[in-house]
Amino acid sequence: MIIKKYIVNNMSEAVTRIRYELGKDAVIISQRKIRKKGFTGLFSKKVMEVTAAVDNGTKNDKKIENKKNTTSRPMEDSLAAIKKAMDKHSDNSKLSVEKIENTDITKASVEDYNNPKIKTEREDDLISEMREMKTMLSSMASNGGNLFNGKSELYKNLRNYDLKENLVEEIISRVSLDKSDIDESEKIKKVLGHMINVAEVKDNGVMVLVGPTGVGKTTTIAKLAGRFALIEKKKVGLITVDTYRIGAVDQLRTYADIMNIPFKVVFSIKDMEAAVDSMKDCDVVLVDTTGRSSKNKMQISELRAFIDKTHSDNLHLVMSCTTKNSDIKSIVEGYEVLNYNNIIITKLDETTTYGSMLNILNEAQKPLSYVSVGQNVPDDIKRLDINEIINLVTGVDSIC
Ligand SMILES: Nc1nc2c(ncn2[C@@H]2O[C@H](COP(=O)(O)OP(=O)(O)OP(=O)(O)O)[C@@H](O)[C@H]2O)c(=O)[nH]1
Ligand SMILES: [Mg+2]
Repeated sequence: MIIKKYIVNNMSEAVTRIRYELGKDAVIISQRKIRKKGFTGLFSKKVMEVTAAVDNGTKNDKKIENKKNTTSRPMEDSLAAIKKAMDKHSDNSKLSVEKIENTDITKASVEDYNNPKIKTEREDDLISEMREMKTMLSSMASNGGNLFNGKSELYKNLRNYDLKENLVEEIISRVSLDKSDIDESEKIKKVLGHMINVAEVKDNGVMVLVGPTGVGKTTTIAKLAGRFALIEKKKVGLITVDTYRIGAVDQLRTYADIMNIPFKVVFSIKDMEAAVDSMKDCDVVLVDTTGRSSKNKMQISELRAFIDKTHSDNLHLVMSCTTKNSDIKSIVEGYEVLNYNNIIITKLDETTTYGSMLNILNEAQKPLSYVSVGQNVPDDIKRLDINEIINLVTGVDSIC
């Protein structure tokens, strides 16, 4: 049996060559269009690969030169012989002649990659797989990686309120533990409610404000002084240890003058006790301090020495709700040494999301005493209850 492949330009060329080389008994067992191998790749000319076979009457394959010895046999015999030979020669011994004729892909070789039909099929498969993946990804994204299927709006939006990621996770896990019948959004509010503490107002004795630079300590002191003196008709005294920033003393003195309340500047630690003493007859004494970086331990220690002399147990850490989430922790930790009792959050009017309020309160684990909502003295200061805080944090309410 002789089997031979011919790469030709067309079938008539194939027939001529097969007749000449294999004789008139040769049969064509497969034909297909291919591209010529080589550098030109996809752009090379299409040619035909024709496989022909002839039984030369021996058990072993003979060389083509033996073609003259081939004897004429009926077509049926030839086909049976070809089938047997193909079974033996085929890479896949199970393949029959018919299979080889009909499924050229089973004999895929390197040049098959240049076969436009196969190539197109593969590209189509790839494109449809990519489409499927794209649809899958976009549907996952639109429902939060399937996490949010059937979830409430509040749950879906938790990540949009500027809450710290660990806080969102904590809320989600606490909500999942709540097996009561109430709505999921109610469960979330319940969890938030447990995370928020509101301070009892202590509007007598010595009240000290500390915090980073520029957060609004002095303005808040002026607002509180106005509130206590003008609205609550209390006797108020003002002390400042803010001797560091040029103009800082004048800022508070101006407010004290307008409200007609006593005002003292403390220059050294030993002066503090005397200053507080001198205001013994006041219902409330408000102490303003220099803004310090929470990273500067020396400055914080110096501040502590001043505060210790006030003997106050009403110390408020003032933080702006515009503080970066990543900075909240270091500020809270930096001021921890002062043992502050409450938190005041300022500049609520400067933001549209209030998640940072919860981030601050949760980090500090201290109750909220006041919020500042603008620059106007004395009006822009408020006390908020837990529901009002939840409504701000969850975007139900806003400060205009
Ligand atoms: N928008 C807005 N601005 C505020 C608020 N509170 C204070 N400010 C402004 O923030 C700026 C700084 O306020 P100060 O009261 O001087 O801040 P401070 O913490 O005393 O600053 P230092 O003494 O330098 O540490 C001022 O321009 C205030 O008017 C607020 O609630 N909202
Ligand atoms: Mg100040």
